[in-house]
Amino acid sequence: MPRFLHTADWQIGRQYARFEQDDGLALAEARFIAVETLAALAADEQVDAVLVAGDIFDAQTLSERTLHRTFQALSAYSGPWLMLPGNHDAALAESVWTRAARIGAIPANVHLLASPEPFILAGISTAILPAPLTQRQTYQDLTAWFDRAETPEHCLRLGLAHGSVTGQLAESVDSPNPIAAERATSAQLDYLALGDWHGCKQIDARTWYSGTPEADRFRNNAAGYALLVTLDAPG
Ligand SMILES: [Mn+2]
Repeated sequence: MPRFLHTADWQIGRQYARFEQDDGLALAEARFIAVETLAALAADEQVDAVLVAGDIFDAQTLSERTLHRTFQALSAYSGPWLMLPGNHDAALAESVWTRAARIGAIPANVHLLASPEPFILAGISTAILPAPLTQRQTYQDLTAWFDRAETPEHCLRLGLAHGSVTGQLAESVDSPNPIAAERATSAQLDYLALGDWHGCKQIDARTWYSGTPEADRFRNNAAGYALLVTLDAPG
């Protein structure tokens, strides 16, 4: 049975201007340690892939040192990391991702899903449908194409998206970027892995936000989680 680790919103490189400098450095370091913990968890649990549902990076302009350090933090898990550009790290023509690629920071087992097309993990008969952000904000539902996406027969269908499920979240969301609440059903998804909401939150039987692995400015909303997802079979 395929198993996945679902995480999101690492926001690496975040500035902590409200804190004393030493405290800010400690908080930044804690983000890397959280990613190392996720990699160790993925290895221990022998998952088939890690899904990172956007906002891996907090900004487009991070230092080369921070980019290298982020990808080095993945090293305990050598399986596939499927990463989605979110609003903070959108796949612009020139982005944090193109810079990371240019300096050779991205390991071969990291797959940036920057195009809205199925990504097939043939070994576990799984199709990943990504909804990457190519700009910081959009008012279109980028998951709409999932409904008509063709995937190989007998493959699991997983969606990966970053934004706000319409009508389900508080007003203080991170970005508009709407996602239809019934998408998992209308697109016949076995699981829809979401990012952007900074707490662990279930939307329906097959749709979840993992939330951030680290505590954040949003209060009382279940930060500090990642989700282990096991799927029996398609449908
Ligand atoms: Mn976001």
